[in-house]
Amino acid sequence: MVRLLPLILVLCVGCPMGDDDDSAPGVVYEYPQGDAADTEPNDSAATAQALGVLGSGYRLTGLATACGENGTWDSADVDWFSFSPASADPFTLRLEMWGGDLDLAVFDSAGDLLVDGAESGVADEELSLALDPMATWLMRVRCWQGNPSSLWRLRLQ
Ligand SMILES: [Ca+2]
Ligand SMILES: [Ca+2]
Repeated sequence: MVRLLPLILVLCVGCPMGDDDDSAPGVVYEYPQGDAADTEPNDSAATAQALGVLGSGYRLTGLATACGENGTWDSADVDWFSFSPASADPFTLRLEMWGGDLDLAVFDSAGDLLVDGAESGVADEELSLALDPMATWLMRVRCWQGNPSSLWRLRLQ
């Protein structure tokens, strides 16, 4: 232990001593409030959060409290939503993310996959599609290997 003392002293040169009042304030990352926010529990298609009819400009914000890792989604916070588009016109879903690799997929009401935007990496994802406005559709957002509180925002354009 005696031999460690000089090393500790060297590492603390320039460190704030006594208090940390002069340290940088914590930075809080947050997306602007959207039209709706991810509300738990919504971890399965059966418990999907109902968003209603979505038109252009709609924004949904969310939080992935846990990401999938080591080849399994068992411990991940998966977020499911049900929705209907306002019209049959083509639209784009844009998923923006901070802190993790978030992936977006769209399913029909029976849970059959229509389109999966999963891409590796933390770049934003976009899906362009046109859906029957008379039907109900499902969206799934989930995080792969990121911070335990990865933020995301979904925009309909
Ligand atoms: Ca969530
Ligand atoms: Ca969830």
